[in-house]
Formats: sequence, C-alpha cells, structure tokens
Amino acid sequence: MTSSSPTVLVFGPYNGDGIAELEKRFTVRKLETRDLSGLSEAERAEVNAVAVAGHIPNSAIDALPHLEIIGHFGVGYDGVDAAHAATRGVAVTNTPDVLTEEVADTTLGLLLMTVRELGRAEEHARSGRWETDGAYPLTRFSLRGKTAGIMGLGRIGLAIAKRLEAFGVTIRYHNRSQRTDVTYGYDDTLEGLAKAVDILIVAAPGGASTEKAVNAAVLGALGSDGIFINIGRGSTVDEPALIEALEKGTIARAGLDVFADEPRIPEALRKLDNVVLLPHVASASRDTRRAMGQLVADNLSAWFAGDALPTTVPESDKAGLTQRKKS
Ligand code: NAP
Ligand code: 8YV
Repeated sequence: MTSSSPTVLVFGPYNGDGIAELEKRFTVRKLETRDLSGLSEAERAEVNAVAVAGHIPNSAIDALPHLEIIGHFGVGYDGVDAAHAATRGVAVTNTPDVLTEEVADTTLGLLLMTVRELGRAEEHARSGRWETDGAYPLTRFSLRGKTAGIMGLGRIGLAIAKRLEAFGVTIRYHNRSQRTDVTYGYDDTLEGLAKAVDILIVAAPGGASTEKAVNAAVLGALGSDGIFINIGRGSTVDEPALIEALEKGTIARAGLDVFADEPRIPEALRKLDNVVLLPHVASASRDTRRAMGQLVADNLSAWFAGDALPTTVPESDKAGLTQRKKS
C-alpha cells in the first residue's frame, strides 16, 4: 500500500486472511501483543484505525491521538468500550450477519454432542472399546419432545430457533423486550424461561447487562434433567455456580463454547464428564472468518472514503459516528 494510505494498527492476534485483506488496502502495522509500549510516540501518532479481535483497553484507545475508527473482528464487541471510544470521537464497527449461520450450525452440533454424547461415543469407536466392551450405552437424553429456551433471540438466536424447529423442538425465548415478529413463547425473566424449558441456550451478548445472569437460581430453575448450552459469552454465566450445579446434579449436562477467562478453562470443569467443551469455535471456519475479515476491511474503507459505515454498533450510532466528516 502507498505510504499515503491510512495506517491500520492490528491490535493483538488476528485472522491471517483478515490481515491480508487489510494489507491490500491500507498501511498495516501489527502488534502481536495487546500492548502499545513497543510503539514510539511518533508511531502511535501515525495510527488512524485499529483492527482488533477481542479486547482493547481504554488506555490504548486514549494513547492513539489520531485514531478515528476501531473495526472489531466479531459481532460481540464486549471487549471494546464503544461508549468510551465515542467520547473521543472514535467510531466502532463489528461483523454481524456474515457469521450467523455458521454459529447456529455449531450450536446445533454442540447441542447434539451434549444430548446424544456424540464425542464420547466417537471415542468409544475410535479406541476399539466397541469391540472389547460392547455397544456404547444408550443415552439418557434425546431431543424428542423437548422444549428449548433461547436467551438472546437476535440474529443468531433466530437462526438457532429455525434449525430447532426443523428438529421438532418447541421454542421459547427471553430478551429484554418481546419481539413482535415471532410466535415463540416469551418469558420476561431468565429464571421463568429456565423453569419452562428442558434446554437453555444462551445466544445473548456479553457485557454489563448479562454479567453472571445465568446464576445458581437460574440453574436451579432449569432443574436436574436440564441441559445448558452457551455459545454467547462466558461472562454471562456464574461459572463456579455452573460447576457446582454440574457436580451436584442440579442440572444434568452442559455444552460450552465460551468461558469466563478464555483460553483458561477451570480444571474442575475439564474433569467433569457431563459437560462438552469447545474452544470458542462457533464461527471458526476459514470461509466465515474470511468474510468477517472482509467486513472489517469494508468498514474501514467506507470510513476513509467518507461513505456510510456498513455495520456500526449502537453506541457509535448514538454519537453520530456513522460516517467520516468531510474535511
Ligand atoms: P443480536 O442480533 O444483537 O442479538 C442479541 C439478542 O440478545 C437480542 O435479541 C437482544 O434482545 C438480546 N439481549 C441483549 N441483551 C440482553 C439481556 N441483557 N438479556 C436478555 N437478552 C438480551 O446479536 P447476534 O448477532 O445474534 O450475536 C449474539 C451474541 O452471540 C454476540 O454478541 C456474541 O457475544 C455471541 N457470539 C458468539 C460466537 C462464538 O463464537 N461463540 C460467535 C458469534 C457471536 P433485546 O435487545 O430485546 O434484549
Ligand atoms: C469471534 C465471536 O470471531 O463474533 C463473535 O462475537 O465470538 C467470534 O465469532 C471470535 O471471538 C474471534 O474474535
């Protein structure tokens, strides 16, 4: 890219195809760690945009004097304080829609692994135990006749619901507000939803409004035959309470793609055999990650061209940061 093109700082680990896409359009500087101390004052002053997957602290936003926009690689932008960015006139974009179907597919995979023990059954076949020990035991659970409750019936929640309908599962949901465009049963509290269903699925964003929302009371309401699935954010669950519920049989099983302190998963959780653990892979196909990287780059291109941003977050919309002011 020409030296006159805007400078994009890739802040921390980032998808390889996404970096290649940025390099086609911008001057790119990569920072493997989430730490600006390696950049001189002059180098910080060159940065016009940040591309980040996950967390950027406010101190880093504040330390980049010519920062105009942050392109977040991921739809859930709880790692970026977009309201703080707005106070500095910095727009924030995310990557909705392009990952919705992939994440919903993975959720169904995780649900089936959890309910029908497919990972353990596969291991039974692979290890030769089928031949030595006989058939894998019948599973305690089946999807037949079950009701699933979705916390967060948004883009991904709806795509999960559509798939569950095809599986013959009845659907209920809890959002902060009832939707007018669906006929699924609505519960105005999470505990109420947990009480009404066999399977509780979290597809809501992280952040303050959902922090530890799935707590001991919610898990108690789900009950001893209850199944819990989380593909939203680990912060939405009180993880010690979940571990205790799985250990004591307060709920039956869980399938988790996200954790409170990734990539660390508590030992107590890893040793339980009534939980299925995935390493945050719901959107992790090369095609989908490539589409996400493209959307980050498209947002940055639109900004520097003075065009309307394709996918701003609500905090930026509220601050009127949807298009670069013509100078
Ligand atoms: P979305 O379309 O904005 O949907 C979010 C839904 O959550 C909305 O229906 C919203 O409804 C509801 N919600 C928000 N705050 C809530 C609260 N405090 N209590 C209850 N419901 C609440 O977002 P999306 O594209 O479906 O993505 C959802 C989330 O999935 C992301 O934010 C991200 O955290 C997670 N995700 C995870 C992966 C993964 O790899 N595991 C991949 C992609 C996304 P109301 O506004 O009416 O409450
Ligand atoms: C991210 C995600 O891609 O989009 C989200 O909210 O959680 C994933 O799709 C993953 O966190 C990598 O940044």
